[in-house]
Amino acid sequence: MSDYTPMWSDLGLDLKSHDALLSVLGEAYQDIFLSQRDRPEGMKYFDFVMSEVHGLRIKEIVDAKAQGRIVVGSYCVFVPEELILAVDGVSVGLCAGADFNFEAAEAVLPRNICPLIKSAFGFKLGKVCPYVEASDIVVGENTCDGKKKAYEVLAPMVKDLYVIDLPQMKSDAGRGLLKAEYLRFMKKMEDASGKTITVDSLKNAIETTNAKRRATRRLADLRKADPAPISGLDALLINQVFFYDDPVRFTASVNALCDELEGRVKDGKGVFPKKTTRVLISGCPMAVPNWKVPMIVEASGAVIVGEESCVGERGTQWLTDDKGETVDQLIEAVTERYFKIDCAVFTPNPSRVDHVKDMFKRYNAQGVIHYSLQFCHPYTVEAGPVEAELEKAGIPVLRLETDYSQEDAGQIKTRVEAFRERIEAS
Ligand code: BJ8
Repeated sequence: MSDYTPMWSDLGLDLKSHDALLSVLGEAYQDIFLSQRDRPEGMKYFDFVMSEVHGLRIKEIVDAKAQGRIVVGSYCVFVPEELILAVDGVSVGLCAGADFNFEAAEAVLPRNICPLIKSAFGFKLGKVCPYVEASDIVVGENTCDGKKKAYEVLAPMVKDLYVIDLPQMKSDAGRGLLKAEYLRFMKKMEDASGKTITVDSLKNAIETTNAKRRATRRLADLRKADPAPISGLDALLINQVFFYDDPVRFTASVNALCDELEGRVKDGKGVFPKKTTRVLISGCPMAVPNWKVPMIVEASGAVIVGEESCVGERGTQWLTDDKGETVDQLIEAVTERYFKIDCAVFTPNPSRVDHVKDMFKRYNAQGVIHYSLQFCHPYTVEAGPVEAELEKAGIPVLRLETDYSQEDAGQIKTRVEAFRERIEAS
């Protein structure tokens, strides 16, 4: 195995804390992922990616920077990857899913802010995330109030913070704002990279991004089968790697895995026995290494068959139309595509519950676990109406609100088991 210490040092990481973090992650990965039974062979690629997530992938990014490419880090699926790739930039996700260094985060943020935001600050202040340290530009966005205000605190800590102003309503004015903001972001990408976005470069970027989304949709489709050919944990991991990996290699690896899974479905093979209780997760995104709830659900004997989440279908389900003949037409198509994302920061947000119902049917699910992070107002507030509407439609719902600690793991386990029994009894 290569020694990446000089590279981590050059990036300014705190080597001691970073080593400690990698060691905890390595153990968790072993316990949660590598201990699963009958995993598809194709997961070996993703195991490798995870084993090198701070190593080889960071080396590739550092090499790309040396070749003059810009690295753009982001925290939200509203940041259009197409415009980053169109200037040959590298796009990386920065959301964090571990309760690391929360004490330092709480020194600059309120204690009662969502763990996703706190974690991003814990990683930044603890100097343990090579992705944020390697980013030439960090892109924030006006989504929830927590993130919006936290970016003001983050600004002096990073090289270049750029904030996209997102609409909060799905109106014509909202769509107009989104397009104007994407045009402003395009200019930012051009200025930072010294490259001009052309019809060809944008079409190529759209094709690369669409191919990645198509591959994850293909994977999602295969999860309709009973028995499930892949665990929810492994599928979540792939959706998490979606934000870090080289897009072309990622697409090829997901498609290779899907070829294998098609064989499994044909042969009636799965990772859980046929007729295992099938649940859908809906709610806040689960960033690496936030695996707590899926681990509990699948250890309880149910299988997760889909995620209505930004690390899941909300982030990947729509494609961008590439038929435009001018840059403006293509930006219009990019706007059209992202404007469909039904994040709970929009008001009202009726299409989200429609998507949950649609996914429930498509994946032959039997129940929905609504997952909110503590202090996430958009999703915790929306949880009530979503639950009421799903229950009205005869869909059993379990509403969970949790954080990144393990303190409530026992309580969640009890509630998930009771939910599974409720589904099985009906
Ligand atoms: S499009 S879900 S990625 S904003 S969990 S920080 S909402 S308080 S992450 Fe998100 Fe974009 Fe929406 Fe998706 Fe705030 Fe809630 Fe925390 Fe959140």
